[in-house]
Amino acid sequence: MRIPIDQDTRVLVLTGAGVSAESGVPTFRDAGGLWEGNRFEDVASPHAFARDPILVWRFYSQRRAGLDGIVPNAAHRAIAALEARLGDRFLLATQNVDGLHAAAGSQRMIELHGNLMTSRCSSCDRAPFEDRQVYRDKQVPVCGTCGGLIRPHIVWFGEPLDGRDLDRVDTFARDAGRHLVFVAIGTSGIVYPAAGIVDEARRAGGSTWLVNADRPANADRFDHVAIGKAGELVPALFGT
Ligand code: BV8
Ligand code: ZN
Repeated sequence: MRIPIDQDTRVLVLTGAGVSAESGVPTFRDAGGLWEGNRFEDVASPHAFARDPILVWRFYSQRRAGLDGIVPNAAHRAIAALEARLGDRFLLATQNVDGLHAAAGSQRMIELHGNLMTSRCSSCDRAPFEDRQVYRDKQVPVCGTCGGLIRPHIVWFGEPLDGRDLDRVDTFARDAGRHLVFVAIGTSGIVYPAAGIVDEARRAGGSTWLVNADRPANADRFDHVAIGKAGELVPALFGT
């Protein structure tokens, strides 16, 4: 089955952890939503960082180390190929922080929840910077400018997403109207506001597709549901 794309179609893709699963990146649900016995929401949060920055940096350092040797899979490549074909009639919004879409060549991409290899100061307004450092042995990086704690440039639970990112997604969907095709790939549709984008796509008049290994809770909000592996289904659906 291929997603019908004609010369007026505009494609908005949302990806979650499932698109990186075949690259060897564990999803949040694989781990049963736990890390070292903590719920993700309790580690990926400003409260956790205030309470125990060493624990939070151990969590993110482990995930940075876990990306060693990890490469994009056929789904990432098919998404980048569709962008190359459609140009400004394509937009990707990802919940993932693993950088694999960029590695596959995606450029019209919004990292809604930040990026694992970027850090910023939690106190002053110096710009976020590339940081591939794996912090070990209770290390917590300190800002050279103000002495404040350096934190991952990640949107934690309870923190707002960048309004400009959400506006860009809204505008793309509204401008596309009935020519919009929205495709969610590898996401359990639990975390908002990303999980609400399908509703905006429907309000805009678009058609909605879900590609997922299982049928998640929000599957009924999609016109079409393709159950299976992203690495196999996405190249076929996109015809790339
Ligand atoms: C916000 C970065 C408001 C971190 C992430 C109480 C207090 C505060 C907020 C809330 C609250 N209650 C609810 C909320 C809102 C909250 C939320 O939605 N919580 C959930 C738990 C109910 N949202 C937030 O907090 C957001 N902010 O609301 O701010 C605000 C406004 C103004 C001012 C102040 C505050 C922020 C949310 C962002 C959190 N950060 N990521 C990090 O990565 O460390 S979320 C993180 O979890 C991911 O980015 C992703 O979004 C989510 C995990 O979901 P998935 O990506 O879908 O992954 P998952 O493992 O769940 O599913 C994978 C799927 O793939 C599965 O279905 C599986 O079947 C499938 N799959 C597996 N293999 C394959 C496959 N599919 C295809 N092929 C395969 N091979
Ligand atoms: Zn600083």
